[in-house]
Amino acid sequence: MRTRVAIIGAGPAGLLLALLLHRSGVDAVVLERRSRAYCESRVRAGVLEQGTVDTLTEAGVGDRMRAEGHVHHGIELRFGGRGHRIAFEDLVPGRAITVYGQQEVVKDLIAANLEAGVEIRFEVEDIALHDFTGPGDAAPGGPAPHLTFGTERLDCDFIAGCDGFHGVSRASIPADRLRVFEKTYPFAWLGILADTAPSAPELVYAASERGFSLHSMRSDHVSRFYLQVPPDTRPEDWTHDAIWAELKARHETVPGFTLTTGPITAVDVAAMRSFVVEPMRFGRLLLAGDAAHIVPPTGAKGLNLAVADVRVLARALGEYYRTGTTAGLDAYSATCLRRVWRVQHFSWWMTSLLHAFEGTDDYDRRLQRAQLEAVVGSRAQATALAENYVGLPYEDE
Ligand code: RFL
Ligand code: PHB
Repeated sequence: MRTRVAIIGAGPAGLLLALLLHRSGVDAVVLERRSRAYCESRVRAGVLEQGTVDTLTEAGVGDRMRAEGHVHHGIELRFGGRGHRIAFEDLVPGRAITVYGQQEVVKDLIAANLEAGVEIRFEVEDIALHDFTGPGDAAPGGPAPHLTFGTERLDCDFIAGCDGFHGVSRASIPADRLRVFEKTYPFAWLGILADTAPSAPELVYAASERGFSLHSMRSDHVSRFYLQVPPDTRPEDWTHDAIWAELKARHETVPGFTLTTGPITAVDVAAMRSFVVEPMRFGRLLLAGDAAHIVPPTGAKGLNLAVADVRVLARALGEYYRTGTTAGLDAYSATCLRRVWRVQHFSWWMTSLLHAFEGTDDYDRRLQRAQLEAVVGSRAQATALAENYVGLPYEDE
């Protein structure tokens, strides 16, 4: 089997890349370890930046998102017994976020790829990468990369490593050729999906001495919550009653606010980690999305950053096949990393701002409160938060 771009991973990054390449006439094959049903049901992100929405719309997968997603023009920061709205319509006019589940994005992307005739192979085990190291440039004449899986072989010009944090792509690069930057946090998030109407019209980021909690949503009748928990927590450690009690304790801190409870349909635990690998390209292997970088979910940025990488990569590959220039591919890593590090900073900052850090002293707690007060009290600081939250402009805009 032969294709131009072999894409490993059918998450948002791999699927969007395949679709954008198809739209510019570059053929690609997607290889995914899991089943289609598994990929379509994995509950993860929920907040799409304006640029992500625009990119998905341009790729032709905007219809259901526009019909079923909810556009939000603000978020609430809740602390010290008060709620403070960060008003996007005032601070960053014309920019907003859309609340639409990642698994819905994945469903839309899978359907659009298949409809366009893009080959997606699910349940492909034991992929190995070969001969991708090359001379470091994309010029013809280098060794030909290929993938093997089972008894099959896929020859290609480029490999796109879109296989997430635990994938095989990054792990195939010699460790001494990569620089890793990493931070782990002393807590995790317990994620809760409940069949109950949201209790607030917009997302609520609640900081309390009991720990951080987030109230998000998926639709008019499905709510999504997160609780800061110790890092070794397992979902079964929490009864549903205990979850509701803790959510109430962390959210019912402002006058008149009552959290509506209901049946909990899923509970999961997400580790909190910041991670970047440099460079994002090694010969003819290009990493995109979580395969190259991870952010803690506090800023709602992981999926959005994956989309930003893929935009750059699709354009660079499209240019290469149209004109033969390798300029975009040569600049790929540096271009992506500029945004990656800004988003790393924002996600780390939001995490530090809102979580309870065990062992911190009274002085640190007062500093954290001063920072929160400054964000909601200063237009300049609130604008900085809003600009990052709705998404920084792309470099090509
Ligand atoms: P994915 O989604 O992990 O997809 C990678 C795919 O590769 C497959 N794979 C392999 N396939 C073949 N061979 C192998 N050896 C393979 N190894 C892995 C996997 O099965 C999978 O299908 O990475 P991608 O495409 O880079 O997308 C990244 C996003 O999924 C991730 O950044 C976000 O979910 C992060 N995130 C959020 N991002 C946002 O932008 N907004 C949010 O509100 C938000 N909330 C979240 C989040 C992540 C969370 N968790 C669970 C970590 C909330 C949570 C709780
Ligand atoms: C979500 O709805 O899953 C969500 C929203 C905001 C975040 C993280 C996750 O910061």
